[in-house]
Amino acid sequence: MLKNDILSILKANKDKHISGQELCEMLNVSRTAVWKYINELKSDGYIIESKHKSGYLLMEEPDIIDYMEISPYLKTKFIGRNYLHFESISSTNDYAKEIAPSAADGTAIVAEEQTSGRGRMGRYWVSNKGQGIWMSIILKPNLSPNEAVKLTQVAAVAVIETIKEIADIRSGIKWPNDIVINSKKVCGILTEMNGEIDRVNFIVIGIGINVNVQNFPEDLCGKATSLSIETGKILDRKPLTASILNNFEKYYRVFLIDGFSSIRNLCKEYSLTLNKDVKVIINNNECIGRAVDIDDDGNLIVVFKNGEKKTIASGDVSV
Ligand code: BT5
Repeated sequence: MLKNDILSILKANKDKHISGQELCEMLNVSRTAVWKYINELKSDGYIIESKHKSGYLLMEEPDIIDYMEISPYLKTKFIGRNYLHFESISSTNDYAKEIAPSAADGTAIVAEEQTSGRGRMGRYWVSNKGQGIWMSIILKPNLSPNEAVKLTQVAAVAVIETIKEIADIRSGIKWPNDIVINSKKVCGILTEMNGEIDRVNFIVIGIGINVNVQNFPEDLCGKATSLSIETGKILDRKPLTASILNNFEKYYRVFLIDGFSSIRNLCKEYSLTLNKDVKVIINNNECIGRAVDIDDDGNLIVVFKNGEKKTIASGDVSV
């Protein structure tokens, strides 16, 4: 895409002006085309100085996580290579499910803001404009439906590794889908599947990470945090977004090729739930037991006070 090419040249030449003529020659296009794409970039939020005789200089880039901005950091083969970016959307998971039947495996849908971000079981997900990464990944693996739940754990490991790599902080997994720092939730994962009894049609992995959120609604105070609150810095969402996709592809491939065992080991290592007393809701009753293991299917194994051992496949577990 020409607009992309012009942007790449401007990014690579931040110390000097590039003339319209030079751009025309490098890209083999007309002056009018260059002028048109420079104007489009300006309306996308790029501040570009245009100086008579010397040319164009990129002064400032917008804080957006579209493909042009994240692709320099993206190392994947297929995850996020088809990348749809929205200024505002109701929910990236809802949109992903809508387009999934005809979308490519690995398609990522990313929004600056969600107006109806969702958690599990109809719960809400606060997704303020430009302050987080609100993303869904469409997958079309050759798996049986009962294996889909393991992908929540694959995503959790990818997020933990990303937080370590980019923000240099340790986070942990509150089974099955919360990523937590200092006992507060920084990220939630929502895995949804469409399939038949023995076959997955598609899976959507929704990942919401609070990056530069500074204030949460009252009901989340003390329960939610952001990478910015934890590090005391404003983080660049661009390498962070790409790193999630990079790490997700890395661990997804490990899972598809070698099976779940090494992901399971990492989940156990990062788990904040194991070897703790947990409250589990079973048939509307609250039961207290001890989380003793994560099994080969990604389920939590809980031993209750009466010695009974139960396999918890999903639902709410609080430490
Ligand atoms: C989750 O559900 O944690 C899954 C969240 C998934 C969000 C992503 S964003 C991209 C994609 N598109 C969507 O529409 N969703 C996915 P659950 O375990 O049910 O937790 C929901 C609960 O977390 C809420 O009831 C609140 O208590 C709390 N919560 C809501 N927003 C939060 C936030 N931004 N940070 C931390 N906690 C939050």
